[in-house]
Amino acid sequence: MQNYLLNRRYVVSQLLKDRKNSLIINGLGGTCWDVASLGDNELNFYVWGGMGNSCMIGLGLALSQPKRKVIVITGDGEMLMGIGSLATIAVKQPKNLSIVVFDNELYGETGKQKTHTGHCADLSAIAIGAGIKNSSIIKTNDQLLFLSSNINLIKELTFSQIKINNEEGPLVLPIREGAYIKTRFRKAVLGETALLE
Ligand SMILES: Cc1ncc(C[n+]2csc(CCOP(=O)(O)OP(=O)(O)O)c2C)c(N)n1
Ligand SMILES: [Mg+2]
Repeated sequence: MQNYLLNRRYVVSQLLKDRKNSLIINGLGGTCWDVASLGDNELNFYVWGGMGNSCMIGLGLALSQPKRKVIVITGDGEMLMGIGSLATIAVKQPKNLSIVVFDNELYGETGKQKTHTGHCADLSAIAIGAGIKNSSIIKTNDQLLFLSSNINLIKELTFSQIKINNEEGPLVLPIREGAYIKTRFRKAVLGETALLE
């Protein structure tokens, strides 16, 4: 059983403490509740149950909004399902995209089954192998604080795998209606004209 220092709710609160107008894409389940636990924000794109697509949503947004910072916060299970997306993201090298994986080595939401990262898969090594040079594993508070104080300033593609323990916070569910989430997000990013398209 893993016993890492960092707790997911502490990690998310540090990462987003100074988010400014960054666009936040979460993975499904745990990272969705983590982002929601900090309060609602129209620049959050809540992915409720889609698995394996958060990084590709982040890529599309980063390419179409090159002046905005895009942060994907997802789980190890979700990342493993969409692992091929790292190769495509590396080809495009969007400078405004940061991917952060909350790695509890578990499919937490569905009963805490052990994922591949609890065996031998090394996500940051896979990211480096895909071509994302700035990839790292974070295990300590100092490493986390270094990332969180820089994340809005970083001007290159980054991949951060944060090892977290399996403590969970209270369940905080965000708004749920997919069409509403999409329309509200588009309006927040593009302004009122988004509604005319
Ligand atoms: C295509 C698909 N397969 C399976 C699921 C069921 N499912 C929901 S959450 C989840 C586990 C997610 O694990 P992880 O991304 O590591 O998040 P954690 O809860 O551990 O933070 C699974 C398998 C799903 N929603 N979609
Ligand atoms: Mg997990």
